[in-house]
Amino acid sequence: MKTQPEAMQITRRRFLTGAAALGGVSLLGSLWPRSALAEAISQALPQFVALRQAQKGILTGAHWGAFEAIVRDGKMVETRPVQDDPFPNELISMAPHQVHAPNRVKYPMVRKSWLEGGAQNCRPELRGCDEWVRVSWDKALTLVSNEIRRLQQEHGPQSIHAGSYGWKSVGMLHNSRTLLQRLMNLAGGFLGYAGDYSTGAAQVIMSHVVGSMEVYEQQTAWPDLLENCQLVVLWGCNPMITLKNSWNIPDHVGPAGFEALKKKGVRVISIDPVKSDSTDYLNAEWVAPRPYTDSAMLVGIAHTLMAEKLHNPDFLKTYTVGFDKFAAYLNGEQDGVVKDADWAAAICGVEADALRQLARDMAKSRTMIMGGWGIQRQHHGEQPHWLLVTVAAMLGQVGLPGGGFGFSYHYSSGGSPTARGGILAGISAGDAPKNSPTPIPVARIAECLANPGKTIDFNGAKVTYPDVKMVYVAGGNTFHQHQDTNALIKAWQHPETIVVNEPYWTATAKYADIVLPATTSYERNDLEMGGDYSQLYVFPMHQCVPPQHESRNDFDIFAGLAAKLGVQEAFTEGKDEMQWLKGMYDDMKAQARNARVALPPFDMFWASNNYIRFPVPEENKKWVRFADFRENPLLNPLGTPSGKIEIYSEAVAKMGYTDCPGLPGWLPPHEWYQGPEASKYPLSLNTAHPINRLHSQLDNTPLRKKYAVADREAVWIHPQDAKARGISDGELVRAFNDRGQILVGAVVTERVRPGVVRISEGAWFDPADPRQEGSLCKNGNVNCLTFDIGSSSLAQGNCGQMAQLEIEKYQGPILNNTAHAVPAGA
Ligand code: PGD
Repeated sequence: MKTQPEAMQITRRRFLTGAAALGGVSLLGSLWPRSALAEAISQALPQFVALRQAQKGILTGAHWGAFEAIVRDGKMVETRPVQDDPFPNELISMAPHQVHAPNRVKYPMVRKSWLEGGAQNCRPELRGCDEWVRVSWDKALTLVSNEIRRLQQEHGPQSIHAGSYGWKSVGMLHNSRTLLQRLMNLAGGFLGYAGDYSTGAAQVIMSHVVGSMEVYEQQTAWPDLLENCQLVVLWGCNPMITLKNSWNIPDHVGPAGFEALKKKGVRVISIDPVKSDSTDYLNAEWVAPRPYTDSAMLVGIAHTLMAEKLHNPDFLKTYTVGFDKFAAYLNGEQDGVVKDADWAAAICGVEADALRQLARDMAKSRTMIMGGWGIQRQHHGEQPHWLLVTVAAMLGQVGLPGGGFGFSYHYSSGGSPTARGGILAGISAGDAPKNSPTPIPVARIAECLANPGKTIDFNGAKVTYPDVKMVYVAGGNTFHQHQDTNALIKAWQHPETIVVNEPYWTATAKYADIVLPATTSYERNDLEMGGDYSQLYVFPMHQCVPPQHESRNDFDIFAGLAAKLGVQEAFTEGKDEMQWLKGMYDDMKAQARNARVALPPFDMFWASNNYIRFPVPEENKKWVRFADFRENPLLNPLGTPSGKIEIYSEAVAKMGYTDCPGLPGWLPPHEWYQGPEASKYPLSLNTAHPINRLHSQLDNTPLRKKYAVADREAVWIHPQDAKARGISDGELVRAFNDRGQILVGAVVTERVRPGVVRISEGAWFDPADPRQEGSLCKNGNVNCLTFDIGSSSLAQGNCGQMAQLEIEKYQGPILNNTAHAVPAGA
C-alpha cells in the first residue's frame, strides 16, 4: 500500500484550517462545506483556488481509483492516490504508461483489402494478417458513415451489431458504449445485447428466485456485518483482488471492511479450488472442491442441514415456496438417489465429514455466505447461486443483521453504506427506434454472427439471429472477453465491416477493418461518481494531457459520424464537453439540494481541482439486506410471482428446459473431470480475474513484469501434476485441447488442488501464425481453450470459467511474444 504523499497531507490540513476559519461551516467529514448555504460556499472560493495551487497534481480517476496526475513537459509522469482512499491501488501507477504506451493507435487506419475491395469484397479471411493503411479522419468517417447508411437502407438495423460490450473507461460523458448506441439510435437503430459477461447466469435465475438480479444490489452494510457476523463463507470469490477495481471510481470501502474483519478475528472459510490471495490475507480456512462441482457440494450441505434438523422450518414456511419439493429431491424420492454428504463428497472431492461440519458450523453461527461470480460463469451456472440462496434460506438468517447471503461483497465494494447526496446521470443512449431488433444474449455473439436465421431459447422466449453485416466495437475487447477464440475468428469473418474505436492495438483492433484512435480518459474532461453502491463521491476528471497522436474522444468521433449522417444536432444537442458536464453537475446538485446537501456552483467546483464527499446517514450504516421483507413479507414482498424466495420456480418449470428445470440441483457440466473428454484432457481449468490488471486492460504496461512467467501469462500447476509431466517452475508450457493451444509460463504451487490449473483471463491474443487455424497463442489468452455454449436455455450466460485441457513442456521453436506490438503498416 502506498503512503500518502506529504504534500497532500499538508494541503488538506491547510484547507481544513482555512475552511474552519470561515466560521460555522460544518465539513461533515468532507472536503466540501456541504452544510453551508451556497453564499457561504462562494466565500470559500479563494480557499479553493489556493488549494489548487498548493496541489501539484491534476485530479482525475479510473477504474483503479481517484488520483492526482503529475504532468511535466506535456507528459504524465507520476500519480498519487487521493488522501481519502482507504486502500490505494497499485494499478493507479500505470496511468502514465496507459497514456504513453508504444502500442497506441496513432492514426485512423483501414485494412488494405477492405480499402481496396470495399465492404462486400473485403477478403475477411485476411482479418488479423492484412496490412494497414493510414487515412485522414475525414476519409475514415466518410467510409464508416457510408457503410452505416448503406446497411440501414439495404438491410435495416438488425444488420448492425453495435451492442459493444465492455468495461471501457470511467466517465459519465465519455462513455464509449453509450455514445455508440446514441449515434446508432439516431441513425436508424442497431442490434444490441441482453445480460453481461460477468453475471449472465446468476442475474437471470436470481430474478426468478428472489425477484431481483441480486448480483448488483446493495449488500448488508459493512458496519453491521462487522458487528454481527460470526462466520463468513467466501464461496468462489477473491475480494482482496477483485475489489481493487470498480465499475465507477472505487471508494475502496470493501477491502477496508475485509481488513477490519481480519483484525476482529472473524472466522472465514474460503471454498475454492485455488488458495486465493484473500484466503491468505484473511487467514481463512481453505476448502478446495473439484472444479465445477459446487452445486453437488451445496446439495450435500443442504441434505445435512435437513437430516440433522439444523434447518429453520419456520423461516422456510413463511418466506419461501417449494421446500417440500427440494426436500423430496434431497431424499431421492424420484430418482432413488439420496443426496447426502457422502453422495456429494464422491462428486466434489471434499470429505463427507467436512461437508457435514460445514453445515453445522454455518447453522450454529451468524453466517454470511458471500458468493462470487466465477461459479456461475459455467455450464448450468444458474444452479450454484440458486442453491446458495436455498441453503441460506434453510439456515433462516436471511434479513438478519450479519447473516444471510450476499452476491456483491467482492464487487465494487458492495456493503459500503449508501451516502446521502446526488447522483450523476450519464449521457443517454436515447430512444431506440420502433423497428429495433430483439437483443441477443451478450455471450451468443459468435454463434449469432456464424448462424443467421438460427433460433435459440432465452428465458422463456425465442431469439432469432439476424444476418449481421457490420460489427462496431467501442470500449470493449471482444477477442479477449469471448470464449473459444478460434471459433470466434471464423464467425468474425461473416460480417462485411468491423469498426473498432480503441486507444490500443488490441487483438480486437488488429482483427478489424477500420480502427479509429480513441483518447484515454486522461486526455479529456469528465465527471464520475466514486463508490458504485455508496455513491459517496463526485470526482472531477480533469484532462491531464492533450489527445495523443491523432486520437479523438469517442464523443467527437461519434459527433463526426453524426454530422456525416445528418444527425449532429440531435447527437450533441448543441453542447460542447464542458456544457455537458455542467448540465450533469447541475442536475446532481439539484438532487443533493433536495437531500439537504448544499454544493458549490459548477465553475467553482471545477476550478477547485477537488472532489465532493457526501455524508453517510447513520441508519445506512446499519442497513440489512432483506430486513424489510423479513419484517413484513406481505407489505414488502419480493418481486417473484409468490412474493417469496422461490426454491421451486413454477415460472422456470413452465419453460420446460431440461438444462434448467424448476428446482435447483446438481447437473453434470458439459466438460468436467468425469466427462468423456477427461481421458484425453485430464486437467480442469480455473480462470480467475487477474491480480494486476482489469480484464485485458493494463496487459500492455510494465505491471506485466509482476505476473508474466517466461514472458507469457502464468499457469499455476500442482507439484504432482507438474512432476508427472516433467515441468519445472518458470518453464514454458503448452496448454491445449481440441479448441486451441496457448503458451504459458509454469508456476508450480500447492495453491491449486491437484488436477486443477489456473490461468487468468485477459492476456492479449497473439497467434504465432494468424493465417493458420488454431495457431498457438504466444501470450496465453485463456479463451483459446474455453468453450462457447450458453450456461443453459434459460440464461445463455457464458461458460468462460471452465474447460478440460492438457499441458506439456514446450519444446518448439523460440517464439517472440508480439501481443503488444503494432501491426504491419501501422
Ligand atoms: P476489457 O479488457 O476491460 O474487457 O471484457 P471487456 O471487453 O470488458 O476491455 C475494454 C476495452 O476497452 C479495452 O481494450 C480498452 O483499451 C478499451 N477502452 C478503454 N477505454 C476506452 C475508451 O474511452 N474508448 C474506447 N473506444 N475504448 C476504450 C471483460 C469480460 O470478459 C468480463 S466483464 C467478464 S466478467 C468475463 N470474464 C471472463 C473470465 O473470467 N474468464 C474467461 N475465460 N473469460 C472472461 N470473459 C469476460
